Amino acid sequence: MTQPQPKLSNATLHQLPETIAVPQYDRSQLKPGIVHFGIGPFSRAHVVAMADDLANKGHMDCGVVGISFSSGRFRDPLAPQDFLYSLQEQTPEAKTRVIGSLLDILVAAEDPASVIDRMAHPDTHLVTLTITQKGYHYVPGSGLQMDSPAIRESLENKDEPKAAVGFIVAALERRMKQGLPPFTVMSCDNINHNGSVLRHTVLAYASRISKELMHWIDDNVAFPQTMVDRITPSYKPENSAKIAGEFGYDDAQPVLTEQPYQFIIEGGRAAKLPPFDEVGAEYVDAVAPYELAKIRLLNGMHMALGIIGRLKGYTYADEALQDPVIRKFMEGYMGEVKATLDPIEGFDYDAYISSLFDRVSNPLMKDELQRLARSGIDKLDTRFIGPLKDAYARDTPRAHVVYAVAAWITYLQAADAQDNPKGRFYIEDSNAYKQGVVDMAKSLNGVVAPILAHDRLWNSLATNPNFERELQQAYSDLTGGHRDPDSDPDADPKGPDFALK
Ligand code: CS2
Repeated sequence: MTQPQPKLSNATLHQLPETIAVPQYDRSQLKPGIVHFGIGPFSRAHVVAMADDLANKGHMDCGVVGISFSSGRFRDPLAPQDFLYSLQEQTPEAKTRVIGSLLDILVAAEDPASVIDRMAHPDTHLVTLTITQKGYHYVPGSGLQMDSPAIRESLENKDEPKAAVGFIVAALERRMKQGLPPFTVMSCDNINHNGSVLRHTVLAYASRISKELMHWIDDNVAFPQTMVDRITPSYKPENSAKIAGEFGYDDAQPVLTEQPYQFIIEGGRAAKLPPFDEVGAEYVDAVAPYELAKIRLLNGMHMALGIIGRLKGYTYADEALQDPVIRKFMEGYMGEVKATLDPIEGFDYDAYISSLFDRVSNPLMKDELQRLARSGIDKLDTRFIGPLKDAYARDTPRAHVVYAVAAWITYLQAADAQDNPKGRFYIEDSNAYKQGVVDMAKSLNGVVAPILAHDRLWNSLATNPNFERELQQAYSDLTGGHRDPDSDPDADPKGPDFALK
């Protein structure tokens, strides 16, 4: 009979193979100084790993308490293993370490008071976020969406907030009243000017509570800007099987990530952050040009590839990029996007683009196109609309980017009628459903004008007649061979036929 494999935990750490690096510090002495919202694999591949590096260097105030908003899907598997998890780089060497800096995970919807208590605790000095665009309830040009249900309900009952901003402000208010110093708040999300957006939303929200609080935050709280880059696929059971097969132990939540890693921070020193620059982060004077290049080139490429790859029936990013038609399309796309960006001294765009093709083609990553295309409605502005606005302003070629927007509309049309994870063509875009955009896309009768009339999607591009004409053309080209999977029960469940000309 085969022995059951040991389960990863404090008690079994010493049994792991020697090739696996384990925490070199006494976890029982690690103080929780960082609260992180959105404790999925992405954050566990960077900010939590950096906290582990800091603890290994003796900074014992960098333990992390993770927050999930609605469910225990990360806490429940991690709690029995004392919140330890493996982090493995997807290279042939498969460098693997166990991260010890995550101390606990709280689920905000279950116990919002504990989350605020943790944030208001004197030990907490930093709050970090990876909550994705939609978590900010922010629309470029119009700011914090006061009519968004999560914001409204948070303001109505500020001890039980629904949005991250509500927790941040509630905890800061308590600290102000108790005479405690504030914590620093650091967004690690792929949003242009993420620190400024976060600051704006926090101040706008606080102004609804009291002017005194708003001014206190304005005067005392630092919101550094960041650019964080590490492609990290979602968890799948194969990750656990891989660790078990290679190393003989059971980890219910290993994080498989790529080797390249970048964490750039503006305002790091002024914010009195833990010394992240000693563990791989770069402190720079201006993060914005890097952030824009990364969001438009890497994240834009991801979104276009996610949509087009799925429409063509592929599952993984590397697989889709092997399709010569898609590869050629993506090369054209990247060339157009590059022309929308200003030169950055010492930065070689062509080398960067070529490294992105290599990274996204890594066959070990098994990065799902579904992940890359998800929440498209929230990403549309930064990934496609921003570059297009600049392409029109500069009058540079843009056919591929327009095509990607047309493909996004086609993607919504191919989606199941309901936002259902078990659906035949699940697109994971709750806001697109809530805002009626899926239905709207499905009801287009060959003409894009009705969707262009949507007031929040296009950030003034909709009134550009060239855009309307070019989008209509791309959409007509694309939908020539369109097959609606809802109307044909025998249709390929992977999606409709899709021809890229
Ligand atoms: C992806 C990112 O889902 C997405 O928007 O493009 O999660 C991407 O993998 C990371 O930003 C890589 O740094």
